[in-house]
Amino acid sequence: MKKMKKLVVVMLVLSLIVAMVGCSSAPSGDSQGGAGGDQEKYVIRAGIGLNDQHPQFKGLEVFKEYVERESNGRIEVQLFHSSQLGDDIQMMEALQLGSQEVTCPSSAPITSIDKRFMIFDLPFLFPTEEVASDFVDGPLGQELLDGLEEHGLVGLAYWENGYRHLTNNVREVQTPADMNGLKIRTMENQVHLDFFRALGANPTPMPFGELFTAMQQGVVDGQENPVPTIYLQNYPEVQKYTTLTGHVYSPFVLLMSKIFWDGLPADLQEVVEDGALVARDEQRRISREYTEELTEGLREAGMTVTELTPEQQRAFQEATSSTVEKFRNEIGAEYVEEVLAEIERLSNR
Ligand code: TF8
Repeated sequence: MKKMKKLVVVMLVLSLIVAMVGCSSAPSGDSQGGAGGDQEKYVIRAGIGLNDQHPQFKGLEVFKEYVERESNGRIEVQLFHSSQLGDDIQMMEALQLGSQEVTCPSSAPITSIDKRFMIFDLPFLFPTEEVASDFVDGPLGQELLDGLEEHGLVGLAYWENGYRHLTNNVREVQTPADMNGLKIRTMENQVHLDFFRALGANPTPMPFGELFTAMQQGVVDGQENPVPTIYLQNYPEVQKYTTLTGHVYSPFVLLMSKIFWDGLPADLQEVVEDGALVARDEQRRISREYTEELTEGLREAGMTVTELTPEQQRAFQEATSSTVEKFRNEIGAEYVEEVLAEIERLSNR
């Protein structure tokens, strides 16, 4: 019931935004019913949950510049950050309804649409970022993107969020036992919940936009996100300890509303597709650069940053192997085998 109410409010707000945007940037009028529609102007509203300092936003800036230039101004891209248009799940719903054009959630909330995306939530799956990006850019990654079309979404590309690490405010975490009783915010995702339960923590799913305040007010003890997010969202202000667990690599997925996509002329679809890939490469470069620089930044900002030895990391892996077993069947054992074989192949190249 509460969820319904929330949805209604969100839809009202969205339709208001649509009305406002519609007034301020309506097509210039020269395209009325234009056969071929090649004079028509299009507006892409791209919204994300992170702030404008994050590599994801930098990627969107590259996308905007490319698309506006290559479309000769026929497409205007407007950028919204910090959950201004809603959280990941709300924005995906807006795309499905056609009331927003682009968003870029983590893969984790997409599991509510297609549970095969849960493969990205399996702990300790990808040995390196390179293997991860080769996997997502390869045939299995593409197959997942293609599957979104029947759900009203066009998957344009995978961008990088990076390996996720744990922060908390209670104690330095070095072993699974140190997790005992910690109240950890997770993404809204079954695999993550199970993973943290297996470690003896007390996981609480919550939209990203509510997280900072939740940590500030002590509603949760900690959270897990990649280094750029921990640093750039100012978590050192409210968190004392970072452990570089690297437990999950969950990519970003750049999504476009299928309704909007279907209304774009083919030449502009191509511009959008190319822009998503050009921006992807730059976004990954920035993300990796920031990850390196900002790990030290966390120390400078006063956090205790703990690196795990390979044995310590293995202890986390073993403590959570039940999660892999459980979701292997939930996702589809055969499919998971195929994924594991492909990762193995890419790792040994
Ligand atoms: C999370 C994710 C987020 C992203 C972003 C809001 O912890 O890592 O940072 O999904 O789009 O919720």
